[in-house]
Amino acid sequence: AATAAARAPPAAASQVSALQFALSLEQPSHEWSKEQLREIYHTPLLELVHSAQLQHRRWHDPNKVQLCTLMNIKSGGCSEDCKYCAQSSRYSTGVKAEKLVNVDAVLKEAEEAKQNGSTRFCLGAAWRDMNGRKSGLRKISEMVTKVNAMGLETCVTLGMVNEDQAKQLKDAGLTAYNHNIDTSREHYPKVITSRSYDDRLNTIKNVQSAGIKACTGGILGLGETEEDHIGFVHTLANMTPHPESLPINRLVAIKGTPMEVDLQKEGAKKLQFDDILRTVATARLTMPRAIIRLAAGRYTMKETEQFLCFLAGCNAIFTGKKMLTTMCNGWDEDKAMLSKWGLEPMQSFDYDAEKRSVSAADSA
Ligand code: SAM
Ligand code: DTB
Ligand code: SF4
Ligand code: FES
Repeated sequence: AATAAARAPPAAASQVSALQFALSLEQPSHEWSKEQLREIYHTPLLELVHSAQLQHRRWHDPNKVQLCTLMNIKSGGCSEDCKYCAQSSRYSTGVKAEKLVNVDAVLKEAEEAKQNGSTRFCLGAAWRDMNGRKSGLRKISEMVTKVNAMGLETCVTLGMVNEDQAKQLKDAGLTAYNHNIDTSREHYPKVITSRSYDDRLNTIKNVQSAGIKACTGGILGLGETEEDHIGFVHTLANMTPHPESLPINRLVAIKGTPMEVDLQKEGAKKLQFDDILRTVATARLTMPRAIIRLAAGRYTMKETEQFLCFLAGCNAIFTGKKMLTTMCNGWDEDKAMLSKWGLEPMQSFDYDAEKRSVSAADSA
């Protein structure tokens, strides 16, 4: 009996098999079960992070990090009720509603970002959708074309878009459109009621059908559980294609928002750093080509925590003067951090996820 027990597979055998499956893929899979993701997510942390780093090296240059800079081109006054957001008109957060900025202001900021080494420039507007905003869309299309002409990749986030609006942005040369699912399908209604999870998936589909890359991720720290982190990755990992870019925001609790109040309540679920690490690693293992982007709230992370996120598969950051309304780590401190670690900025357009093949990375 003792020898049979000794020969019995270790308790973690099924965990190893989900990891091994992820690590053996020659092409990304879009058919992940919740059970597989659960197994991966709950792998002992050192083994999980190590495996995510192995996956990262199979699909990416391990020393490259993409630097992107954000600009808020239309601040505040948003009609949506996202419980975390500083820019919703429903909450008193001190953010004023402003008009869409002009093209020259964007070009000036984009030039500064370029001079500082950023290769992707992202424009964010606090809108629910683009309906009835024809002149706004024309102006933003002009911004996109002109920022592209500077040799920068372009990205916009303008709320919901239909197929025609997406097509117009594609014609302007847009690289990527940011639209997040934010959290799991189950947790979502506790955070946003003014548009549905499926509305969001629909916008992402419209963007991808127009031939624009999707930048789609979410926020950690909305009072969700580990099961919600698994559900969040599950939705993303079963998209076809996977998001080209996957932003991971850590909630910045904004005074005046209902989320900030909720999180003060007794029994509120507080996000632990290892949950961030597990979510990043699970995303890396299951969406090997995606650029995983440490987004809002990075300024609240210690350098060692950021280092661990890179180890688990992050390979992009927002850097510059500001996020949309919250703080951002600045170019100089980021350049110092990356150069200390021997990490180099990715060049514009040198990242072609579609061309990257396992065999090429394996033979390197
Ligand atoms: N209005 C557009 C929309 O919601 O689609 C675009 C801008 S919105 C600010 C982009 C994303 O930023 C949100 O989906 C959310 O994931 C993230 N975000 C917003 N406020 C945040 C906060 N306080 N902390 C962390 N992430 C936040
Ligand atoms: C995303 O997921 N993170 C970036 C980008 N998409 C546009 C924006 C985060 C903004 C965080 C809140 C703020 O600064 O107000
Ligand atoms: Fe509006 Fe976007 Fe903020 Fe939601 S996250 S309130 S849609 S700006
Ligand atoms: Fe610009 Fe995601 S917000 S790449």
